[in-house]
Amino acid sequence: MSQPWWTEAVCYQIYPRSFNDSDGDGVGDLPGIRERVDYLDDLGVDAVWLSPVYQSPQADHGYDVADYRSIHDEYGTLADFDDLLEALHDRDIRLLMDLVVNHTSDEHEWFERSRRGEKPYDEYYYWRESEDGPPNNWESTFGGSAWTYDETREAYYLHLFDEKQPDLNWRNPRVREEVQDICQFWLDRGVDGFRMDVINLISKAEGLPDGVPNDMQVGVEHFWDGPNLEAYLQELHDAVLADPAIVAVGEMPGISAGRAQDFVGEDGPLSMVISFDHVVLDWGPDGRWDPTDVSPGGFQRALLTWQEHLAENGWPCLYLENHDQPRSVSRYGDDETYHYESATMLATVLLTLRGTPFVYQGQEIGMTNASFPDPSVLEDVETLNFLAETDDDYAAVRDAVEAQSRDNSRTPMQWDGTEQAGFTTGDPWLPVTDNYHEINAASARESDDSIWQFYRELIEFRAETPALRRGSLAVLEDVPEAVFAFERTHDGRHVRSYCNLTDAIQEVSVEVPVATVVGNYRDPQAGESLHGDLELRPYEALVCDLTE
Ligand code: TEU
Repeated sequence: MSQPWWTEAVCYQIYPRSFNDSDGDGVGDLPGIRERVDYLDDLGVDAVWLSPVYQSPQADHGYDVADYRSIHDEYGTLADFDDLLEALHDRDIRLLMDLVVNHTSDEHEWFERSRRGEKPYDEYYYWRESEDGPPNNWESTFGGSAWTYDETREAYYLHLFDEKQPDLNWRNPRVREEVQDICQFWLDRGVDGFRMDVINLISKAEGLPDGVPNDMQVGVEHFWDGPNLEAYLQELHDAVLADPAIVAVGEMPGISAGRAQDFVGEDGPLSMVISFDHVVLDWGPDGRWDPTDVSPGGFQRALLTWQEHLAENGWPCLYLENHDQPRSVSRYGDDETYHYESATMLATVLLTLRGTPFVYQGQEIGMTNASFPDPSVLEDVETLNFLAETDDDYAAVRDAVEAQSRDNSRTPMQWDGTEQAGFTTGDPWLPVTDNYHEINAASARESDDSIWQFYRELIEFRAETPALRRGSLAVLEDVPEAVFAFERTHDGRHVRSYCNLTDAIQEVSVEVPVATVVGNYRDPQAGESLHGDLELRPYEALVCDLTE
């Protein structure tokens, strides 16, 4: 049975503001992405997830949409978009738009008319009159109350993110029809699907009741998985997403692997669900800004939970970093002593687990977290809100910011060793990370054994190996917790990955003869028949064929 294209694909996420600037204003843009399409083709990716490029005041760098049918001025025009889409399609690279419809910008026409009480827009958002403060105790993901008082309407409005991101009222059928029309507009333009931003938040509990006080975010039990979520998603699917060639990837913070099964698979309204279990492992008791370490066992369990729940019905969405997360080589690897080894080991996990891998811009060259000695350069609204709320001075929270800020993954793409890493001829909107002379795409492509080459080779091997694209997954149990080892099986072929998640040598017993096909050490235990005791060096990864 032929599988949908998106189950065979490797996807690449582009954060347009930081990818490539064509006109020297210091901000990435669509023509800049167009200039780099051959780079994507050479890497071997099959699809691009383009973070929002719609007209936006950029309060949350595009996740605050002011017009869903026009392109943000700094990024270009609809004609530029069409040029990019054509160039991608000419290279058999598909494009997913980022559908941000849990909320709009407060500068969207709908909200401007809604706050003036104009019908029908007066009911496009959640408005509540309240004499004694916010209507309930819900908190914004970005800190503070989820309600802001509007002087024009003389009422509070709900925003689960920034106050410039008012939540749409999905109970209103007009809102749901507007979203269908937005999807159809972009599908008619030729896009191949959508990544759907916080799509599990669109249904809120009846009556908007108070949440149970907690240390993370008060109210989540009333909006992470609301009473009409399945109905809204099914309606949207049936109206505009039913074609199996259209991919719909739902970002669902707070949704468990077990619950995710209800949204994917043959009868589900979505193709895939973006999970969060593995990206909150280092959140301490007080959340993101109270970081702790990630244990190898915790890392494995977080990923395997989703593998197990989606093994029979559903399809995992695989990622290790994106524009909301710190760089994976800094978070899960060692970006100093074992930069190459840990980045390529993580590539092996990402590209040989079952599911569709998403590579985030710069991950393929091992871009690292940045340093932010001066908080005045920070741009991420979540980080800035945290700094505004904390009583600590910056020196006391700098480590947490440098470990967790979303600006870590939003620094400009490091193209080469020239000024501003080849990203712009102007002043970049966010400083380039100062290791760009060593870490950049140009030098990586010239080298025979760079992280980029490893990604390219493994993406190519994956494309040639049905067991990695379609195979079942079985975890190898009798290995140390520090080793992530699993076997992919399809049509009689067995392919094993052994990944040492740590900087310590790990002993593994290989009970059947295997031949290494891909190894991430420059003197890999590659091509040999391995059987019996195997010593995995720090962050060593081996992809092996079973030979008997
Ligand atoms: O992110 C949802 C979300 O919850 C993340 O913001 C992340 O979990 C958060 O930073 C918690 O620390 C989506 C987009 O990916 C993100 O960029 C937007 O800021 C957010 O929704 C609002 O649209």
